[in-house]
Amino acid sequence: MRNDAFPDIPKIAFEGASSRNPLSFKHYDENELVGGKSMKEHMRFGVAYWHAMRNGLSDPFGGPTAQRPWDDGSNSVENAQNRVYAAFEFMEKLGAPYYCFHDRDVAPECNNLEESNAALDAVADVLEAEQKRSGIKLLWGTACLFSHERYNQGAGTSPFADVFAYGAAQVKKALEVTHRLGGEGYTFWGGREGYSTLWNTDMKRELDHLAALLKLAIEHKKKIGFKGAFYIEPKPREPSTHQYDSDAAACLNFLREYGLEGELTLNLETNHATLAGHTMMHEMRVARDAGALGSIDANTGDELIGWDTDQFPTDIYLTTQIMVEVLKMGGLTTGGLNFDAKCRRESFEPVDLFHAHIGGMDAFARGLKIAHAIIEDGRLDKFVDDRYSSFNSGIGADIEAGKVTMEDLHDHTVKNGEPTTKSGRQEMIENLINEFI
Ligand code: XUL
Ligand code: CO
Repeated sequence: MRNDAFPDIPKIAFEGASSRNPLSFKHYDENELVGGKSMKEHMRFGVAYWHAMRNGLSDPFGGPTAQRPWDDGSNSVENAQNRVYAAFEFMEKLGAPYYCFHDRDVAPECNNLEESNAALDAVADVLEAEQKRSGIKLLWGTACLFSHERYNQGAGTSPFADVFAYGAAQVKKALEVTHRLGGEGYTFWGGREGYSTLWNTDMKRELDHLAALLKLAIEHKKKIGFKGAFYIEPKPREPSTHQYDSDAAACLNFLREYGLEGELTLNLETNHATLAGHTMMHEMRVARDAGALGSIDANTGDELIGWDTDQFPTDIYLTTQIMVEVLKMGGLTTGGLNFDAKCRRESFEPVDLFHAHIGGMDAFARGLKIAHAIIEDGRLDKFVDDRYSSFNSGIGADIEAGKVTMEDLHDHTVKNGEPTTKSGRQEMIENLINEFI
């Protein structure tokens, strides 16, 4: 513990909705019970090391702006270790119970694999000690298989076998370090697992290779006794033109095609959902219905910009939808709400990291309470149940039970004539939701 990265910032306290202190929680009280469970347990907030500690806030038109006085800007192991103290000071003052990292966020890439692995071990020593001291835990770890130039055409889907091998070796080490640090999960986001043009691509072979990489990782997970969850994170494009894990449905299809369902669930991210042309609620519903909703990368995109802007979520309507889906699946277990989000380039001071995360946590606290109230109220669920009630008996029940033939349906229709329907009442339901917001 060093406690010198954010000298002017105290531990962020819950002060309630009437507080005018921007460095306080207005709604997130980690001990407050909602439906018998504390907010801390409901949300399982995580800080993304790559954004909070490593993102210089550059954009396609300009370099980094972030002021990070604890960072000497070098690629040394010592600097990486110093950063860990700043990270834990930040997370402790914020009150975040979890963090997530890529291997190359926490430790530098060195001259060769052995040196990089040794650097990762040396930083993991400090991570382990700081976790122990603070009680902050690792939600999930991952390997960065997209930044280094060797991965310019992918890792698991690279046309070059040596690149596949290098990527697999990196996953092996990242998994072992995640295991050593007691990680509750491990995420696969295929940054460049896709294509830029189909003219030069053997898609079938690339998908076979991607599945082979996952199978090897599952085998290794079992070998080292890692009990954490494996997640696959959908994203439709960027950096690739098309990424194979394009959305929840595509990921589920891929997992089923290669017999990997049951081994991996999904880590869903709001900005990825919207890039795929879906809402986050849609992606969550697809995953939940498949029993495959694992974890969440909590952020939001900018509708006017159109790329992956990774902004902090502040929209209460969005956090309400997310928490409705989370509550309806019975809550997060191994997963959490990881803020895969960065400050705007204009928000370059260290204190902005606090404002950003506080806002996200407060927005989710409100979303949780609203979602709980909507479910408790019961009118929404009753409406949906009633809407499908014609399938509860008679011909509907027979259809669901698979007891009818086409002839039965023909006879039924001849006998009953033109069906009647009822209004979907979308506006009434939207008004009902707004009663709670
Ligand atoms: C990239 C992204 C990643 C994954 C982890 O868009 O979301 O940071 O969450 O590799
Ligand atoms: Co993400």
